[in-house]
Amino acid sequence: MGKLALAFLAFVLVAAGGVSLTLHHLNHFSAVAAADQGAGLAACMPVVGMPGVEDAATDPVSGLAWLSSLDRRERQKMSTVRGEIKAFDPDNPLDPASWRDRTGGVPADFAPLGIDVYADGQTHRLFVINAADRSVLIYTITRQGDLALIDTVRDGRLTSPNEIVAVGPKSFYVSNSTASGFDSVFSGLEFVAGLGNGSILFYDGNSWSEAARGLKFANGLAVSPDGATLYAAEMGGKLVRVYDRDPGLGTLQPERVIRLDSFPDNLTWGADGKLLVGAIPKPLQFAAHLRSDDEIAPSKLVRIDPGSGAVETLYLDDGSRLSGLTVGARIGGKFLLGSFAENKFLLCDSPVVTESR
Ligand SMILES: [Ca+2]
Repeated sequence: MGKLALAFLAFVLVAAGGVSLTLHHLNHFSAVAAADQGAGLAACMPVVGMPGVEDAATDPVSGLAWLSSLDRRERQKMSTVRGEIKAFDPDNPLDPASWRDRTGGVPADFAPLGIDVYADGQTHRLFVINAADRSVLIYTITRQGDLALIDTVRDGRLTSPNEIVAVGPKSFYVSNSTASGFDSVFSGLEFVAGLGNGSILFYDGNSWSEAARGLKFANGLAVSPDGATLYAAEMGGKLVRVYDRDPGLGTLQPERVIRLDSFPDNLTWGADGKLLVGAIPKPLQFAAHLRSDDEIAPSKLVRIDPGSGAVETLYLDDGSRLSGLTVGARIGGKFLLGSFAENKFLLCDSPVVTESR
């Protein structure tokens, strides 16, 4: 969401009818436990100086974590601010190699959002959403661990690309959060009103198709290891949609939904075959946090068992440790917690269950 949209979101809340219902939907009246009430939080180490790690992807070949990093507040003020992609080694966080931009400065106008690794034994690639020009970048990962851009893919329907999941050397799904685009005043309205005009687009290596539509702010994506199921975070609906996937055609059929009590962002796979879901408990506080780093916003990481649909909370923070968490990723034996606008991420030994339902 752009600044304008976030400001408009607050305006809409006041102006719209059914304000109390909307505020209830946005969890405005629910409390979030203070950070020091979660015993597991002590096991987290902040890694400071890497801004806006909105997404992270574990590399199954190198064991490193790919990080999508951008000073997102500065970028809103100055469009020349450029993002970076890092390959972070959790065992050597101070190694300069963990802090180097791997893109070689390509492309120059770069605002990375969702990322995903593809590796099949022959090809080793990183797929990146570039919000700067609403494109999908495909990089080859070199033997030295750097990124060489080999393709840039666009489509007119990509008005607000958010998260990507690769399913082949050149094929992928991308979530388009809202048809009117992040910077439109209407995106805030759409989020609050719960209008469903987000979609999931599929690119088969040659052409685009719309695999799913009608999502309320489409966000995180994940495909099961057997390729037969796709999971999509429908942020505005506070749920994860489960689709049966045809691995040959790429088509999706709605199968069921898994409801959450907060607003899901990125999805990753844990080591245990469960989905890790970065979630925003309070979007109005999140919006305030995006405008100013003086404001904190709660963070949550939940784990979904895809078989039973059971949901458990792994990490809950009022925002004093990490505000606006968007992703939790398993990396080696650790968990990496990234956020949209903090100048740090957290590296945790093992989140401890603080509540479950
Ligand atoms: Ca996202």
